[in-house]
Parts: sequence; C-alpha cells; structure tokens
Amino acid sequence: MTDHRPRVLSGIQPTGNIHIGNYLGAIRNWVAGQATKINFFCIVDLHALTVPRDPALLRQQTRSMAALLFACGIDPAQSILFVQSHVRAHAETTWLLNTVTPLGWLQRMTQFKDKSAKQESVLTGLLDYPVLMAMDILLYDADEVPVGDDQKQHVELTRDLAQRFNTIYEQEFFVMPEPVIPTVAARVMGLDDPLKKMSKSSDHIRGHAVPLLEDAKEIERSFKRAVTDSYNEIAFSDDPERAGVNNLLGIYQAITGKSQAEVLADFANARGYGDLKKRVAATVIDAITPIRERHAKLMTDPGELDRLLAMGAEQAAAYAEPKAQQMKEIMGLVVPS
Ligand code: ATP
Ligand code: LTN
Repeated sequence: MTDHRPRVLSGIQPTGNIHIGNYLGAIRNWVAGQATKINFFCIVDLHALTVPRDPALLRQQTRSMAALLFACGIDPAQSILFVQSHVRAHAETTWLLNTVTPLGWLQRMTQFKDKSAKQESVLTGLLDYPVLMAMDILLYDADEVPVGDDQKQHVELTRDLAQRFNTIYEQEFFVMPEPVIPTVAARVMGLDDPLKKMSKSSDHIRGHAVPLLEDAKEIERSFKRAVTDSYNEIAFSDDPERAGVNNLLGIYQAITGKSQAEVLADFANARGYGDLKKRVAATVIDAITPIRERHAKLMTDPGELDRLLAMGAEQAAAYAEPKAQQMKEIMGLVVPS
C-alpha cells in the first residue's frame, strides 16, 4: 500500500555555533511534525564546503550536529536523519540539474549576493549552492520544506527548477515543494544588532548569537548586553528603532508558545529593560539546558552516533537512488541494468 503521508525534507549545515534562531526557526518545527509525516532531515556537509573549512573540524562538527539534532528530539524511529555526503545521489544529480539551470537565476539569489560580497575570491560551489539544495529536496519528492524565512527564496528557486525540468523533459517528474515558514521566530535577529539575522557565521558570535550549547552564565551575559532603545516601553513593534525589544519578546513568545497578549501580560510588571532581558534569558536557559545535557551524553558514544547515521543513510538512499536513476534515464543517459 502506498504511503500518502506528506513528505518533509529539511537541511542544516554542520557548522559551529547552532543558535536559538536555528532552533526556533527550523529544528523545533521538524521535531513537532515528526509523528504524522514522512521525514527526511539532512546534515548538509557538502553545502558546508562552499566556504573553506578545516577538515578535522568539519568532521567533528558533523557528528556534533547529529548529536544535537537527536538531543533536540529528532527520533530515529520516526525520522530519517542522515549526512548528505553519505547518499551519493545528491552530488551526482546536482550535476544533472546544473545542465538545465540558467546562470542568471543563481546570480540573483540574495544569499549568494550577500555572501559573495564579503569574499575576495568567490567559489563556484557558493554560486551552485541552491542547485544542490534543490536536489536535496527533489530527490525525496518532498511536499514540505520547513525552514526559516531566509531560505524561502531557495525553495522558490527549487520549484522553478523543478518546473523547468518537467517542461523540458515533458513529464511531471519532480514534485513541487512548499516552503513552510513558522509564524513566530521565522527570523530571530542578532542580540548585538537587531536589524541583522542571527547567524552562526557571524564574525562575533559572543553577544550576537545565543548558541544552543553555550553555558548559562554566557547566555545571561549576552542577553544583558542586548541592544534595545530609549523608549522604555515593552511592546511588540515593527519600528526598526525598536527591533531589539521586539526581538526579545519574539524569542520569549516562540519559546513559551504564548500569544502576544499573554507575553505582554507576563511583562506588565517588569522593571524596565534590564528585568525583561533577565527574564527572557532565564526562559531560554530553562528551555535549552536539557538539550545541552543530552548532547553531551550522546557525544560520549561516537560509535552509536555513527551507527544511527549509517542507518539513516541507508534509509535515505532507498528513496534517493531510484529517483536519481529515473532522472538519468529521462535525460537520455544509458543506465546500466
Ligand atoms: P549562516 O548564517 O552561517 O548561513 P545559518 O545560521 O543560517 O547559517 P543554516 O544551517 O544555514 O544556519 O540554517 C539552518 C536553518 O536555520 C535554516 O532553516 C534557516 O532558515 C534557519 N535559520 C538560520 N538563522 C535563522 C534565524 N536567525 N532565525 C530563524 N531561523 C533561522
Ligand atoms: N540552505 C539551507 C540548508 C539546506 C536545506 C536543504 C534546507 C541545504 N539543503 C534542503 C532545506 C532543504 C540553509 O542554509 N539553511
């Protein structure tokens, strides 16, 4: 019998300093939907190579990311968690999709423009990043792609590429995926600059991001230094000048799952911004401490982690490999029998 549950796929780079933006904008939503869907979660190590990496560190961070995702609640009995480079169809079919991808579509991507502007020499892999991401999604016929707001454009490009392939080869081969963006915390902003998205590749992580694996004292310190304003009013607001307070309230709202009115009621008796920061920090610390503890425990058994990842890769390949074979056939390659 065919399984009609929606298929979900998302990815995360195994780069350091996973922060509450990644957690609230993406990972937490992966965990929440697990029971009712077919889930694929991919640690995208090939994407991580689009900027130069230290090999030993990348390997360590890939295992650490797997441990973190399990610690956040990804359940290997319900979800297929795997490392991208373990399923060779991803790299292989990216080449195939490259052959129908107009260069201009990639040059228009906001993330490419932002990241390439900061670099002296821009690597081809950085430009091609969204094509690899498109294949991550299309290989699994994913219907839903839960991501933070910054990745919406890449999912839209995936749809355009899928459509283009289907048109050129005159068949409905690829499924059109939908981005699923959370309504709260889709874009958690930096504590030091609330007009910039909290980013793990920021030059100054201290005071900017709230890493999930940071200890409580450091988190308190980061919140204490968070940029606010001189209005001295605890309120949600679209005003860029008040973005700092808005961000703190948004983080609190996302963690507690409360409505805006309930959040404001919680802070009605707060003694100024200092008190607001202290209470938001305490709420964040309570939520992430168990994750940090579970992560530490999982990291003590790398053999077990590798076993779980090998199982995930095998399960993922069972979906991806046949799809890659069909793609080759459609494109006119001789597929060995
Ligand atoms: P970088 O900023 O270094 O590119 P990143 O922090 O965006 O990295 P990724 O691994 O690229 O991390 O993203 C993992 C997931 O986290 C994606 O779904 C992304 O949309 C989401 N995400 C990243 N930053 C934020 C943020 N500040 N707020 C909400 N979601 C976010
Ligand atoms: N580009 C994404 C990571 C990513 C991804 C994916 C997300 C790679 N492949 C497939 C969703 C689906 C990022 O930077 N956050």
